[in-house]
Amino acid sequence: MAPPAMEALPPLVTALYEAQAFKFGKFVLKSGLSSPVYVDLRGIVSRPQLLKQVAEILFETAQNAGLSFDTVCGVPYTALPLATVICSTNNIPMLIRRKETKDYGTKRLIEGTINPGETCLIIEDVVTSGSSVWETVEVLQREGLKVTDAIVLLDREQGGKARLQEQGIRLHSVCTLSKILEILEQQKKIDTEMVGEVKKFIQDNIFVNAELNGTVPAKKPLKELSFAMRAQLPETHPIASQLFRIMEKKQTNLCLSADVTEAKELLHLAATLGPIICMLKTHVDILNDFSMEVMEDLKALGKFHEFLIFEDRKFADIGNTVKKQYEGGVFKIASWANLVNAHVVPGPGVVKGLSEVGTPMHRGCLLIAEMSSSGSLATGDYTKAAVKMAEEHSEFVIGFVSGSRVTQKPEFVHLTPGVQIQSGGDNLGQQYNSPQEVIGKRGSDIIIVGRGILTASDPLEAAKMYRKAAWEAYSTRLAV
Ligand code: S5P
Repeated sequence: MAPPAMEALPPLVTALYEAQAFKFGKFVLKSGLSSPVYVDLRGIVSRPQLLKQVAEILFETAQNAGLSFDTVCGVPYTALPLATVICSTNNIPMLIRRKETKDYGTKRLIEGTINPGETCLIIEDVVTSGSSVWETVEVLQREGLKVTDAIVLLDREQGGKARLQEQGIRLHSVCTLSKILEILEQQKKIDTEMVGEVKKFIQDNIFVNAELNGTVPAKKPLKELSFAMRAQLPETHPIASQLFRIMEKKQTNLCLSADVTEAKELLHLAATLGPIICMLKTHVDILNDFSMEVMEDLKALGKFHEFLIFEDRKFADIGNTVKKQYEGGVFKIASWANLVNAHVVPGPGVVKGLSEVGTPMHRGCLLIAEMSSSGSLATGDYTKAAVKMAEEHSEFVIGFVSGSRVTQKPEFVHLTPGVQIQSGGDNLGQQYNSPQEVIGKRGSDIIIVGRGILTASDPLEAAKMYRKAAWEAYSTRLAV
C-alpha cells in the first residue's frame, strides 16, 4: 500500500512545528537522557483544525495498511482526543484506558463496552521505546480483546517498533523523526548541524532489550539524575523544584529533625544550622512555649538561610478532619510549613483533604511509605499503595518518607529518617542506618537526622559531618 497522503505531510509538519510540537535545544527526558529534540503534541487540543488533520492522517494510515478493527483506544493522555475525533468522525466505538483505577466503585481499567474477542486498534502520538503503547495493549489484552496493530503519528526510531514487533504488535507510523528532520531542514526551520545532532542522539539511544516494561536504553544504563536536573523536569512539583535547587545551591541533602521542646532552642538551631541544611523538620506539638510569633521567626530564618520547613505532623484521619487540623487549631500549620506529611492508611481522602488547604497555598506533602521503627507495618503492598497514591495526587504530593527509593520516577523526592553515623537504635524501636547506606545504597535523597546532631557536644560540627557524608554519598552515586 502507498504511504498515507505524502503530499499532506510537509504542511502538517509545518503546522505542528508552528504549534511548538517539536522543540530543538537541550532537554532532559524522563529517562534521564539529555536530548537535542523534544516532541510534545499535547498543545494540539487548542488547535481544533490541527487536531482534526492529525486524526485524519492517522485514520488514513490505518486504512492504507488494510486494517480491520471493531474499536479504537488511544494511549492516555495525548492520544485520547485523537482517538475521540477518529471514532466520532468515522462512527467507531471507542474505549478509554484509565491510567489510574478508581479507588471506589467498579475499579474498571477500561471504560466503554468490551466485547471479548473483538479487535481493538491502538492510537498513539509518539513512540520512543514502545513502553506506553505496550502498557495499554497489555490492559486491553487482559480484558480479552485482540490487539495486533498500533498507529502512531511519529516514530522516534529509537527501537519502539522492533520491541513492539517482538510482542506481536505491528507499529504503523505516519512519519519518522528522520522524515520530520528532512522536511524541517528543507523548510530551513533547522540547520544541518541540528539534523546531525538529533540523528546522532537517535543512533546512540536505541532501546533494544525485550523487556518492554522497563525503559532502559540498551546501550546506556539508566542515568542517575542530579538534583539540578530533577528541578527542571516538567513533571516536578514547584515545591520539589525549589527544594532540589536549594540542595544543589547549598550542596546539602541534610534535613535537621529539630525535636526540641523550647522555642528558643528551636530558633537557635535554625539560626546556627540554617546555612548547611536544606530542610528543618519540626514536631510543633512538642514545643512547651509554642506561639505564632515563634513560627514567624522560624519562617524568616528559613527564608534567609534558604531551607524549607517540614512539619512532621503525620496526618492520619479522614479528609474532613485533617483539613481542619492542617489549616486551623492552635498551630495553623499550613500558614508556616512548606511541607507536611501523611499516613496513607485512611486512603486517598487524607491527601485530598490536605490538598484542598495546601495546594492553593503552594504547599507540598510527603507520604509515609515506610517507617524506620522496628516491626513497622508499612511494607510491601502498603508501600506500593503509598506510591500509587502519590502518583495520583502529584498536584500536592512531592515525595515520600521512606527507608529507601520506593519509585524510580525522578520527580519524586525521598527523605529517610533513622540516620546516625553509628548503626544501632534506641530502646523504643528506632533503628539507625548510616548516611552512606541510606543515600549511597538505598537510593534515598535526603537524610533526616535528629539526635545524631542534637545530642552531640557540638551540634554544628556534627551537622557538618552528616551533611558531608550524605553529600559525598550522593556525589558518588551520580558519578557511577
Ligand atoms: O519512620 C520514621 C518517620 C519519621 S518522620 N521514623 C522517624 O524516626 N521519623 C522522625 O524522624 C521521628 O519522629 C523523629 O522526629 C525523627 C528521627 O529522629 P532521630 O532522633 O531518631 O534521628
